[in-house]
Amino acid sequence: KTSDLTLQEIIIKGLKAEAKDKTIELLKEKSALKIVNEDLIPALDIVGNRFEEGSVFLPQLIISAETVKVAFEVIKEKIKKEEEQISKGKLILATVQGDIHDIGKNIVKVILENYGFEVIDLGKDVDPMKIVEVAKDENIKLIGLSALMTTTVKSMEETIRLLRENEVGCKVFVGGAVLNEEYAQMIKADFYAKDAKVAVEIANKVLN
Ligand code: B1M
Repeated sequence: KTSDLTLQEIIIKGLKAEAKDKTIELLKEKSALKIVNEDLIPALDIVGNRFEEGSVFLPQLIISAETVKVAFEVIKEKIKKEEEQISKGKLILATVQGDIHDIGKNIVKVILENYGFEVIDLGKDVDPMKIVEVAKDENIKLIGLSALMTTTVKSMEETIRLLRENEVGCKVFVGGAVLNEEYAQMIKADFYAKDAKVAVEIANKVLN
């Protein structure tokens, strides 16, 4: 029998085994993307707010993040089972230098792949020059950057500046909880993606 707790409660408590079972159960009644938006993200928002208030500490934040990863592994497996597609184009994804938050980026990656795009995932805390090099070597036309902290939006700006300075002829879209349309324009990104779905729309527009 699966836990009587909701998936959100399970994540907040950091119960990994329960998270796996509950996600399998939820996938029978709603889509992967709905689980991400209605369960995983709200649970992390609650933990994040408690962390900011000081009622939850870093180890608990880490355990909740790990629990989300367990749930997301189940979701990823389910998505993967759906049909293989011909590549609609290739793009780079990276979480910018100084930032280790990669849950959002990883979700965006899986959704883009599910829509048929080939993703070169450079990971988290990525040196901007590494992005420049790979973009040039692979003749990339679109790059997606993620940042979750006010401090690392600066490094996102720097990455975009270096891409332009090195004449990497590609479009850049940015995402992450600290950003908005206005900020994205300020740091000279071409597009702002508020979530994975918008990322797919941008990829369709630029690569097709
Ligand atoms: Co940290 N953390 N964290 N954290 N953490 C935040 C971001 C924070 C807001 C919490 C808070 O205080 N309320 C705060 C930042 C404050 C600020 O600058 N404004 C914070 C802090 C301070 C820190 C540390 C510094 C804590 C410390 O060590 N004292 C440290 C950072 C270290 C570093 O990066 N150098 C830290 C560490 C961690 C953990 C390791 C414990 C863990 C991350 C685990 C991991 O990612 N592997 C963690 C977590 C989990 C969070 C919160 C709770 C949740 C983030 C998350 O994964 N959300 C977060 C608070 C919050 O956001 N509520 C917080 C779920 C995810 C699916 O959403 O990433 O927004 P998100 O992605 C969305 C959209 O934004 C968008 O699509 C996704 C799906 O809809 N999106 C994109 C994101 N990237 C995109 C890219 C795109 C397109 C769309 O295209 C390229």
